[in-house]
Amino acid sequence: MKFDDITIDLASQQMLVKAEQEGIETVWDRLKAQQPQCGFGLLGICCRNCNMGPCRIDPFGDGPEKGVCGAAADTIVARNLLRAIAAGAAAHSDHGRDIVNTLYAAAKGDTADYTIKDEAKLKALANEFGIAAAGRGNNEIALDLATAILEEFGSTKGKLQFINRVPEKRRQLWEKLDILPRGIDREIVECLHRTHIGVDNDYINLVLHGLRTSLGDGWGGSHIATEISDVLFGVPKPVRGSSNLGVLKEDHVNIILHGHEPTLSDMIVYAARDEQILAEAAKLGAKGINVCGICCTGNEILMRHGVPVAGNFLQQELAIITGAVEAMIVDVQCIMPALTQVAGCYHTRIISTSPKAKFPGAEHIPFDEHKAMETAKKIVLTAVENFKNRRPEKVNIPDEKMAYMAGFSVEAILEALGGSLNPLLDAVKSGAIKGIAAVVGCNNPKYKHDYGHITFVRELIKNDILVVGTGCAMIACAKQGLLLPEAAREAGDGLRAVCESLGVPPVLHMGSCVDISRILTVAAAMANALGVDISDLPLAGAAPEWMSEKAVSIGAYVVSSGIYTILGTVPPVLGSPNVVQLLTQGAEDVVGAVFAVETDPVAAAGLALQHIQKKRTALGL
Ligand code: SF4
Ligand code: MSK
Repeated sequence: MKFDDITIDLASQQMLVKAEQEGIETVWDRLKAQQPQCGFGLLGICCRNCNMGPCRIDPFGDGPEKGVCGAAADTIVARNLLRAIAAGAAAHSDHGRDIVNTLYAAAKGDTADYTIKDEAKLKALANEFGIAAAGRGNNEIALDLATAILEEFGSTKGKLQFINRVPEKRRQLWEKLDILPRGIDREIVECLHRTHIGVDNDYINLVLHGLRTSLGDGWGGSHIATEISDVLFGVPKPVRGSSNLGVLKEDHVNIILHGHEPTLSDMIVYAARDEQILAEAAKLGAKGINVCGICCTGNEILMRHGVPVAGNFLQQELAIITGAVEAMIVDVQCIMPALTQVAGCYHTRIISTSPKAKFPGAEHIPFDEHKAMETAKKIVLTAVENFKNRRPEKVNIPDEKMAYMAGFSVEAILEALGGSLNPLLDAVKSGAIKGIAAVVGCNNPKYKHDYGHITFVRELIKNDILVVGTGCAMIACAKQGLLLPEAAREAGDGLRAVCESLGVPPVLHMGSCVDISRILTVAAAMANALGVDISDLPLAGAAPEWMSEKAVSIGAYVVSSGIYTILGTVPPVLGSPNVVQLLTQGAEDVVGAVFAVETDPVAAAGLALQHIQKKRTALGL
């Protein structure tokens, strides 16, 4: 099939043929136009942190070995890495802050559209933060909780609250290394300070602060985003739905939600059920309103409502190319600026909603949480009105559609296990499940779309490794049927038996990118239950097709938390052999885990299996 060299996804291949026929440029065309990409950038040895530059280091030693200020490759690579971590941590954490602001507004009664959906979670979190709950109303508790959490961003306590979930041994290690995150914003700001010209020039010191900043994301910003979303929108429970571009419906108004925050998307799901708006759609000849997701907004509503997911990161343009999308509603992160150009060739309206993310050529309908439902209805109506502009001759929806089971929050996993982690620990001890791998992250057009995720995951489950995951990696798995209990047939005998007895898939979808915090919580709980450190557990992490700065922060906090992590695309650090050595070897003696880079997913799975076996042996299993 044409384009099978750039994606394994049949729906995407079909849309790429359509794009070619209709002369539409996609991300793959633009990647081609960028060739050859800058060698200095790929190695991480260019710097433009001051106006004496830009400077670059000659990797072959024939040209300059230092920038104008004297910074050499080690400093420049480490500084660039630190800035990427800062950006990724900022993205996750600012997302978290916005969710807490919504909780704050709801608790104060400033918005009638959001309420506390999960009282048990609210109370559990209040308990964790030392907030009295007995005899108090939900809003009263929520106001105290939101206030306490907002303080985590500029904390004066010297330590983030969720760090208390971490095993004692690891907390002591972070304290000894002086990488315990003190406040979320503080660490991010300090990254920018340290990487300013003439501040921190020691690559080890820079990388260590990168680890601290990333921990402020993993155990701070991302944790907050997940936990407070659960309070406001409900703790996910196992839910079924369908995935891939075939979820679009020819006779419906199709709305795609794309981005990351659940605040608006959750409201859109309800607004699309409004009788009056549905009547408007019917007047225009539509049989209904079909709300679908892409990327992590998709994951948020999929986890809680079973809303269909149209695709992952590299399918955002392809969804528009179907010619069947009335509106793509975007908030923040992973939204290609190219969308407005692609949409210009069809009738699709791109509607931006966040004051932080405007797109030239898009319509901006600012989302105001104080008038959430009103805004959501306005947006849905805009999409409905656009149905009449659809050009039937341009519509081509691929047939590919696959069912999924998602919604595996920590609470849902515990419920499936009968209330405690013990059955899972027993399965790991007996070897029925040899270990657990977290597979997360994006797509990257430099890499065959979905191939890394799917090949890696299939290799692991075949070898009795339970896979948990988030983000676009899990959308890839959904599309290939790996999120169905029936996929246990592809698993090794041990994992298959466990999955069949519990009725769960061998790959557990735990949510959006910020929900890697759920994976950290499970890892910490397992280590606590066994009285060991996280780094002692038979666990591995992988981001087979990563591309975003958020993924850099994620990788850093997963490794700092003690979990061996394999990257499937090469990070821009190779210009400094010292930084590479530190990340891939030296970190073992520092945080008890390292990064590996392996672009071949079969070989990457081999590395994960080897690592898991090593940890099993050390535990005497
Ligand atoms: Fe060049 Fe140093 Fe300025 Fe970077 S900080 S641009 S290496 S002079
Ligand atoms: S959306 S960060 S492409 S996983 Fe979270 Fe997907 Fe990566 Fe964005």
